[in-house]
Amino acid sequence: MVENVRPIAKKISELKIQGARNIAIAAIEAIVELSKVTKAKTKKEFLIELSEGKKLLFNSRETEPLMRNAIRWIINQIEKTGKKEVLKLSQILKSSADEFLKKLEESQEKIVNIGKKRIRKNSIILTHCHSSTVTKLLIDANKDGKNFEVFCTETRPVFQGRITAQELITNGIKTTLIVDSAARSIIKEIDLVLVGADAITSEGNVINKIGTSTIALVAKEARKPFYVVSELLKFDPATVCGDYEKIEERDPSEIWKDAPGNLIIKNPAFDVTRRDFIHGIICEQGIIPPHSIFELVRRNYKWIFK
Ligand code: RUB
Repeated sequence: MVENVRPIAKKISELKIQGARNIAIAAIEAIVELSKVTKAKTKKEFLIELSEGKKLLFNSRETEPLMRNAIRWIINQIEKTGKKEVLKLSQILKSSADEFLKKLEESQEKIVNIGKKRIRKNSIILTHCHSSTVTKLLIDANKDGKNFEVFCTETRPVFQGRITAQELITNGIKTTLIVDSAARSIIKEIDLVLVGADAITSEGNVINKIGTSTIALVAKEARKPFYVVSELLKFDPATVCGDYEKIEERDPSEIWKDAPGNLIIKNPAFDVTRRDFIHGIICEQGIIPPHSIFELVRRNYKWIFK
């Protein structure tokens, strides 16, 4: 039943579940939940329910191609099967979801193992927002005994940087929190910038939390390496056909709760970092130049373009 998806979609839109990867995983689980309690009697009805659930999830956050790619792939397994019985379809959906989640896990393992090698002894790393992929990389590198410290931005307006800082100190990593606007003055102390991604376009530009492109600019000026840590499946196939990645505009109250009524507040959640500011994308296929993303996605995930 589509009603089962609504609470998850709400949690995603309210940022109770945040970060591209966590959002995709939660959306997959919501679709599996829907299929378990479906009232559909036929394959057609089942697909209609799935499509309504999909719509709710896609509308919960606009700038999330990993979620869209995942849900589309899973629903496509139902569309293309010859099976008709709803119980069987629901089982296929569950096993497809498990398969997708396993591949996502494997991709993350590879990303972490590749990315860790970029951390040199005693280096200082700057990160922005909360990327579960970046924090996993840092925590794993720390477990391997690498000695480094991390600066993280607080990430206004909703302070995801505090989640990053909390996770890192819990794992025994020396961590310093800075305000977003301190990035330029702190960059001289930084050896490496690592950020996550919400979306990657066909041209290799990266969409991530607002403020990422400022950090990229600052890093370029200071000649510090700036890497994006991301699964290839954050690629948005719609950008190949000319569509711009939509940038979610969030509620102004996140910036100022009781702001004067006639004040205009703009609150874009993400910004675009052009590929020429990015040293490399650390993905499951290695560290790649951003402009090669289209070719790699085409080679590894052809189904994305269907
Ligand atoms: C989170 C954010 C993260 C990416 C990547 O923004 O910009 O860097 O989503 O995260 P928000 P991950 O808090 O608005 O969702 O590596 O976990 O996919």
